[in-house]
Amino acid sequence: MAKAVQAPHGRFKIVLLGESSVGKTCLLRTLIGEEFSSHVMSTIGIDFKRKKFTIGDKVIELEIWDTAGQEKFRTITSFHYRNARGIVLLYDITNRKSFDRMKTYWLKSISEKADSDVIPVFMVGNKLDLESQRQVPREDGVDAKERYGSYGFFETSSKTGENVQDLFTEVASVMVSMWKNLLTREPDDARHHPSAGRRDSIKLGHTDAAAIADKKAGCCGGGS
Ligand SMILES: Nc1nc2c(ncn2[C@@H]2O[C@H](COP(=O)(O)OP(=O)(O)OP(=O)(O)O)[C@@H](O)[C@H]2O)c(=O)[nH]1
Ligand SMILES: [Mg+2]
Repeated sequence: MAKAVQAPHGRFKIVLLGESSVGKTCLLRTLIGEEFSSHVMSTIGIDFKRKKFTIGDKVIELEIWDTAGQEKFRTITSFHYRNARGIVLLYDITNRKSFDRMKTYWLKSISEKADSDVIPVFMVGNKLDLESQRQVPREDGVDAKERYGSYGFFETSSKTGENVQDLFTEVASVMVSMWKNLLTREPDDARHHPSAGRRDSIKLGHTDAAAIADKKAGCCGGGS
């Protein structure tokens, strides 16, 4: 007989943010076990994936929202800060500008639109496999983490998978310790889903059909 899937003790909405091309979509795809591709369409809508983690005696599910980094989608992206229990903020270690924008735009935007005193932010330098093209020293990431009071700092590679599981396990672990009051004693059902009643994905603009076709053709477009 098939083993019953364990219901989680809690579900938490996590939002991936950062400049376009830093690798948000690929990071999420790698986390859920999909193959890496270097041919990826820039995200034009918002979509999420769910993954369970066991932390101590609790099973929790992260609902991870992949946002569009392009400037024209900033307003809609900022809507998704709402209800987030954690934010994973990416830059690309081979692109200094993406790191500078993380500090000058994204952290400011988070502090204006999310409850940043309460919502933990995890900083991530992605594309660790491209060490020879590195423009942001690891120490600069560590400094930024300290300076901005971020909950964690990781360097990851969506291509090799390095540190990807560790990053999200740490996020899950912080969720359990920070939001204890939201966990149920027994495994829960969908009634207490933090985004119950919300739509699973929101598509933007008239290029949706092309994006969906592209997603079906390859990796990393954000579809399911
Ligand atoms: N070498 C390498 N390339 C990566 C990595 N992560 C992503 N890429 C590549 O970087 C490009 C952008 O990746 P995406 O995941 O689409 O970036 P994004 O942040 O989702 O971009 P938007 O959807 O526009 O916000 C693609 O060509 C990916 O193949 C990585 O860890 N290593
Ligand atoms: Mg994307």
